[in-house]
Amino acid sequence: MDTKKWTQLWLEYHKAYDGDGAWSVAFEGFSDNQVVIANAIYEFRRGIEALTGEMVLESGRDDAGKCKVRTLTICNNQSVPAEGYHIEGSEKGILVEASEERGVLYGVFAILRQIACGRKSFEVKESAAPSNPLRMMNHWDNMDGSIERGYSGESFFFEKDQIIINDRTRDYARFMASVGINGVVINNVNVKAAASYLITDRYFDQLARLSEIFNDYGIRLYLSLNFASPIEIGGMDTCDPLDKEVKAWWEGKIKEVYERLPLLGGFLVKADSEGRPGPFTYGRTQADGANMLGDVIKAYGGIIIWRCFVYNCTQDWRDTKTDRARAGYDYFKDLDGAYHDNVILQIKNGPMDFQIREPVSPLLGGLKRTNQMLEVQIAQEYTGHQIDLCYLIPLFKEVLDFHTHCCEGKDTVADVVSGRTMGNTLGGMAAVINTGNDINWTGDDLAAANTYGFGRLSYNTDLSAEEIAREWITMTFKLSKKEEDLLCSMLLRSREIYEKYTSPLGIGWMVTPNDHYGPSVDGYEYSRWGTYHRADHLGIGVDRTDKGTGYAQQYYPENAKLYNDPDSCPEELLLFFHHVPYTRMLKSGKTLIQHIYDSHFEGEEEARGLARDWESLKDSIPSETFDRVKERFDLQLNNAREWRDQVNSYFFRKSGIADEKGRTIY
Ligand code: GCV
Repeated sequence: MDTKKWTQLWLEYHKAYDGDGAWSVAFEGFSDNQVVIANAIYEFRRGIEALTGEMVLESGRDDAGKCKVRTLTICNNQSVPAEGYHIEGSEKGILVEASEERGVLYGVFAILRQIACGRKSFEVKESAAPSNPLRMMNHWDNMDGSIERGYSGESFFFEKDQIIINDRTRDYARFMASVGINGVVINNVNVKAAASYLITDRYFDQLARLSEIFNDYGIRLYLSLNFASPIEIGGMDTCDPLDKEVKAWWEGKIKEVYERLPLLGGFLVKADSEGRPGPFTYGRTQADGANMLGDVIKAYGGIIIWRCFVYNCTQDWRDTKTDRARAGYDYFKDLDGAYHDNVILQIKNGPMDFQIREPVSPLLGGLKRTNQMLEVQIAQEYTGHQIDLCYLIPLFKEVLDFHTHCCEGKDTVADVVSGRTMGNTLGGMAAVINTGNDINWTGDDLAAANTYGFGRLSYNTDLSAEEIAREWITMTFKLSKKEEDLLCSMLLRSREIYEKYTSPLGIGWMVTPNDHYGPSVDGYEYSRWGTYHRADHLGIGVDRTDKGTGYAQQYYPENAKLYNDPDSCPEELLLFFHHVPYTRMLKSGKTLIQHIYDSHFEGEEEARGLARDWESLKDSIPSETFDRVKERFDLQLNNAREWRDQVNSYFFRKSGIADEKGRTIY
């Protein structure tokens, strides 16, 4: 395989130390006839040879005597939790214990990670079990090869309405397994055109092959489903979920699908959202739609993941009562408990749409008797298009650590989606992925920290953003400790910097319509999307208190109270919840308007700092990678400058209040 065609991301495996022996592999209760185990050994061989120079001996070959032979012992231990592992190194070798195949695979990747990060083989040690049952990547790939909100080239799954399967497919599965991903939705939630036919004979053979490649790395294949399939591919005139003939059509269809794709995990559904069809068209509820599909797929062990991104996208900006932020809770909360066991509601982290700063969706934990899954976005739609550096793991940590107050203890979002709160077994985390067929997979090489990070965090929500960043850096690059520290600090600073030069204090948007890169302060202000900042000559912000849209009251009392009062509202969310005058004094002792000016000047300056820091790593980063990233920093600087100037000028002109420091504002 010509690996030059694409990078190996964090599985590049630079030399960690010079080994002094070789390896053999022994089994207790597992065997290499099991394909996931065989892949685990393939990974061990590939990794250990690159990391230490130590070969893995073919089985039956006895080279003992020529050199020291250590043994990788793969042992079935039923007391290890599902998908978990126990690894322990000694002078004799390394023991991997797991109760099923995926645990072995994850254990082997953990061994390689620990060695890559500085341990010797005899020092390897960890017991782990996944925090979340489901750890999924959602691709928004279209079958013509384009990717909705893709910033890394075209799809590597689809081209010209065909499914692509090649060496890259396997590498993709390897990368995902190495960070603990166990489910992948390959097609866009907006299911149109050829994608509607993924559940027909046209694509079954290729999908079956793909599902096997995934399965061999412990990953389930999922598909996004067109709710209107009975009409679009079934020739019916309705897709009413309570219509008997519609249900019968689905029964036949799902039976056919599972006969051909027995490894399919289930379906992801975007219904009644942004023009997509759904149960509302027939006066039915979201639960009616999700449960009908759930009931049909149940016999095959499949699940339905139903998205909660349902809102009115034909709003009038003059209407100050309708609030898009309220929509998810308003549509789904009353149906809590009505969803069947194999249905999961997938909820975006915030109530709007993946902005750089939003409160946590009140639906997470607001639901108390429903399987829930957290959806985040590592495709940088609103966070810099994988041009601007934006390491998102700190944002995801904030969401996971958020106390919903849904119960005493066990009330964080991490508790809710992992199943700890309700004691349920279906739930987890999904990310809209940031990959494409670019040579480096993620456009910006540094954006791979988010791909790696999401996987690691979804497997272990206790890891810190810094720990994850350090692992990714060490596995990807070969840097001195000082350089690693610098790159780590760049990643950790990046989200706040991006936030500083874009929209202030949680208000969001202000982006160029449609493409969502670059500033346009009023770009979404007078449009139909429900995305308003409500700036006038006196102040800015949306009143979402009990005197405004009432959104703050969707939280449990502790949070509702906190957000409702501008004095207790966390300042970074002030404008999300309150309309306040430019002259309002902030905790920093600055007025709001001065904060807007200062943060934009600082953000632009700090972005320049990031670019300078990258420049200082020039001699230690492979030149192709260095240049690719440098180009992106050049673009980021233009972007930051434009944001700074447009935002500052807009508010200067609106408010008529000058910058105290007399800097250039247009
Ligand atoms: C896939 C936002 C994006 C859309 C996306 C949608 C969704 O509106 O801009 O591209 O559609 O979210 O999450 O369904």
